[in-house]
Amino acid sequence: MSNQIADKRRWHWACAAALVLLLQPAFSQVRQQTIEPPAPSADVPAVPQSGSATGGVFAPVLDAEKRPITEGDFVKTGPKIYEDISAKAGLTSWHHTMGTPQKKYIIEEIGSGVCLLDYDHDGWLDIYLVNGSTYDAQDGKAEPPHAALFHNNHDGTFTNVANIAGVTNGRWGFGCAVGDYDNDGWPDLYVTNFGKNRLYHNNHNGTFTDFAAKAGVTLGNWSTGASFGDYDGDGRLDLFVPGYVHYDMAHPPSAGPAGAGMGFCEFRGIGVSCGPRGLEGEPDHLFHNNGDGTFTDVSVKAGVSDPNHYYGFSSTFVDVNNDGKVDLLVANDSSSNYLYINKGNGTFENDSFDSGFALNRSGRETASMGLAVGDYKNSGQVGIYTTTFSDDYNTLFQNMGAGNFSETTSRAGIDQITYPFLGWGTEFIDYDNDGWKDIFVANGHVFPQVNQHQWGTSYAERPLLFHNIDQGKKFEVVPAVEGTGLAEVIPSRGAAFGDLFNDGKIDVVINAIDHTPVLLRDVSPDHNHWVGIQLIGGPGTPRDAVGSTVYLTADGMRQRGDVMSGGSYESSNDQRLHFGLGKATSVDSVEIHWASSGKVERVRLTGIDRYYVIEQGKGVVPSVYDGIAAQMASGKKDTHPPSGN
Ligand SMILES: [Ca+2]
Ligand SMILES: [Ca+2]
Ligand SMILES: [Ca+2]
Ligand SMILES: [Ca+2]
Repeated sequence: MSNQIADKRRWHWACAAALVLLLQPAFSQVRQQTIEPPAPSADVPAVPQSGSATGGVFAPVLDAEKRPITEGDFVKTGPKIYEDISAKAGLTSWHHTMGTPQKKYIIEEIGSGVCLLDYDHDGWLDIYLVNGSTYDAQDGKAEPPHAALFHNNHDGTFTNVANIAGVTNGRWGFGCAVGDYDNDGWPDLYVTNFGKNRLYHNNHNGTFTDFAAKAGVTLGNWSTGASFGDYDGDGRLDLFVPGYVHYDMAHPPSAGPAGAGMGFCEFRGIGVSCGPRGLEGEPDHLFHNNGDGTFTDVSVKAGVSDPNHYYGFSSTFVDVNNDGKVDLLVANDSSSNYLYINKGNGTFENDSFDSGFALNRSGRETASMGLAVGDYKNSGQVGIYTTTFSDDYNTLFQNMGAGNFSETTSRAGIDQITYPFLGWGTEFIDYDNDGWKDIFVANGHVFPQVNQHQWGTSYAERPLLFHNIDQGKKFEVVPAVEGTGLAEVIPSRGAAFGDLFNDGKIDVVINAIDHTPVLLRDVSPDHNHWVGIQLIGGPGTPRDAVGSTVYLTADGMRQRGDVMSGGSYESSNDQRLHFGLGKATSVDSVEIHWASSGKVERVRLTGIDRYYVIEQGKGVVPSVYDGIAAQMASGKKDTHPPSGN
């Protein structure tokens, strides 16, 4: 780059910085009102204030003790919703490691995912935690950090069996996704890395075998939040793998003439790691399941190859327009999001902009990290929530029908609070079982440098929980009560959501960067009822029923649940469907729309406050949950499961 161009860029950067500084006092005065960040001037070239898309630069929001609200704003009393039981559960025996604490390069920053799956079919969810790596391990000079597979011991503790199970990975790991790709009834695991990915096939005996090479799904550069889904309706799960940055470990991105532009390596005027803007993106891949253990890359033919090389993070297949076919959502970092409508002929229509999901309400690209999908309005249609960078708000997209979305975050009352936070794993969960899905967000900044400045944000951050208070029209922040999980300050990245203790409460497992994992147990004091459903697909439907939709009616309220793989941030959640019933003591009807086969089935549930297994065409079938429910009912919550199950 010539000096002249460099000077010009610096000048434009200075102008942009001056503009936001001028606007800053105005913003802080009227913090509680909705303020649209200044629109970029048409004649100012796109020199961003950092490599990540944000809404601008905003004045810090501090609590009474002058702490940023990302690590403060605690209250002394209030309901205890979550309890941090990580140590008690045995999870802190494992540690995540990704590069160096200085985070000089983007590959060290974005952390890893977590997957919940019952790999041994004992009826209790187990936890898979992806690990990062170190430069020494990459060079073969040190033992690489290993992933963990924590077996659920049914007594509130977990044992890491990753070695025995053969799922330690040992590569620079990012995401994981759960799906029974060979329809043998046992959940398999796909693990994404920088380098080759893994396809861990479940051998039914507590071990897995990596078939990625044989299956043709290794790829080889930087893969992130994958997901399984049967896009072509042949009853077999296909695999979508987003790509992030095209990265060269031997020549990491640096600021300056030979590397990324200076603006892409700065945040609020200080030098930070470069990217993702200014770096070459990695394309996305869709693999068609051939049914013989191999897959074929159909990305281009299907229309989801990401020719723009946007920075893909998290993805999931779900039917957004209620035509019975799973569509595909991709949260992209610092570029527009993708929404692909399944045309039913093996191809997708790129509906990203038309649908309203590509950009936020101001028509601006966001740094989308995590992706939550759920029917939070009980309208029969799924909404979307995406988490974003600091100096920006997380976005709630209301489904207006037929897959058209409107970004309604401000109307829902939860835009302003999220500006200082940098969000990752997220999901719609009904934490209090009132029948209305709430929103959980795991947070943490990517730049350790933010702790050295008074910017109103912090490297480790507390999670956010938004309570659905007006039928999905409004949400309110659940206060961070001291000594509870919501007041835990964590460098969060991936998060997975599920009922680890079969008590109808949705727990959260967070994979924190360079840290031990955090298990927040839902101990919400409500006395609401609930019911859980595991689906088993029959002929023509994926056996784990991914892509299926259930409509459950109780007490006059109709709720929707979708069986999904992927989502959150580089993670996979409990694939059982969970319904809060409020005060209802019975379920009136359960209507299942089976994925791929398109069959609709109505099933009666005879009880509540327990899990049922419904098999396609057979209704409720005997399962391991019969024994678990009997135990829970007798109050022996920490006993071992009955033998023979
Ligand atoms: Ca298990
Ligand atoms: Ca399997
Ligand atoms: Ca398929
Ligand atoms: Ca709720």
